[in-house]
Amino acid sequence: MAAETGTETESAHLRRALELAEGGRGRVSPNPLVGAVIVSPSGEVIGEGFHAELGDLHAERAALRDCRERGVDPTGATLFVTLEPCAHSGRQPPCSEALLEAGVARVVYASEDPTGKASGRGPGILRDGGVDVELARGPEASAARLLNQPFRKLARTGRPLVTYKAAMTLDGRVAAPGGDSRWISSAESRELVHRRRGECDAIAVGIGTVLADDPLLTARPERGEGRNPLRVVFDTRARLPLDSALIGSLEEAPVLVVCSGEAPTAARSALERAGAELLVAPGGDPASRLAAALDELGRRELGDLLLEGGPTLAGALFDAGEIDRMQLFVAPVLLGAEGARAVLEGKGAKRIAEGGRPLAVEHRSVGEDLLIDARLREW
Ligand code: AOF
Ligand code: ZN
Repeated sequence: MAAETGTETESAHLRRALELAEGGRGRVSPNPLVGAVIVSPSGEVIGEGFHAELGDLHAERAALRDCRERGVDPTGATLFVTLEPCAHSGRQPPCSEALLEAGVARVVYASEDPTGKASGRGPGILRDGGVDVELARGPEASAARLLNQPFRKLARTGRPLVTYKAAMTLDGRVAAPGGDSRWISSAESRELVHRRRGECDAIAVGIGTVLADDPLLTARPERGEGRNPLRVVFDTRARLPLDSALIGSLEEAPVLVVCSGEAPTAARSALERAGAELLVAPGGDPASRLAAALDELGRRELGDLLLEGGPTLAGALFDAGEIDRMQLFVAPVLLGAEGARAVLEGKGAKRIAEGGRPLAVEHRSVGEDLLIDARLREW
């Protein structure tokens, strides 16, 4: 008997598919993380797979290959997959075709694919081919959407998902009045950030943070590998110093300087000669320049943008409604000083009742810090 819809067994197969999908984290962008499990008509798991590398097999084909390698025939089986099977030919041929050829009888997928080339076409082709197709509901469906927020926002808006990461004191400050911020959070928290840097597509900072901290913004985890993302500096007047750590480390990772048309030509050319890329964001005001810059990052298929401050840039992005997630490391230290910088310094709300409310907030301990993870938007 094929696994029934919505049963605990079926949820467990989807949870396993979600776990498998994690195997591609940091390696498949701009593609989504996808995992798949194939279950025989008698209820036995006969194949597992995930999308492991950009350009490599999709999860569905990887799971079918696993069946073959185990010497089992997937005819009549059920496929549990975290994303709707594709119908297009891209870096890989369509999965819907492979599933029909393999004789799979039923497909349960946990999330819809919002890209223009998908949007239900794969499930339609499968149904036409006589396959029983279902979109799962419940906690696994929600987890499958959360798994691919950068992919989903990029597909829907053409802009990257923005996660603002900041370390703050118990009294809500990200830097002392003079700008000092080393180190607010614990070594464990900083290790987590280095790993996160290695998984995202781009890291953004404002020029104020660069001038105050001279950060490197590369991924330097103690454990695991560090793939360096693009480093983006929002720098209206092209003030990024030529002797900054960012310019000094161009061999490790590229730097994109987002300036305005008002930035002095000499400063722009000097940065270009040093090896940075300059993006002159069109628009007469900061908000439209921000939007133009995000559109450009989206065109480059950078879906996962990690914003590392400071409060001015984060405030402007918050006002523009472009911060999707906040990850705040709250450290057990108190500054208590007037003029110490707050996490967000934009126009914001003037009354508590008008303040932004996240969709969901989770928290956990990291070393001696508390990590607060707030999702402001869901895609
Ligand atoms: C993946 N992995 O496991 C599934 C995907 O360029 P391609 O041919 O690899 O196609 C990428 C698209 O295929 C992706 O945007 C998504 O719409 C669909 N499904 N993609 O990378 C997978 N199942
Ligand atoms: Zn596919």
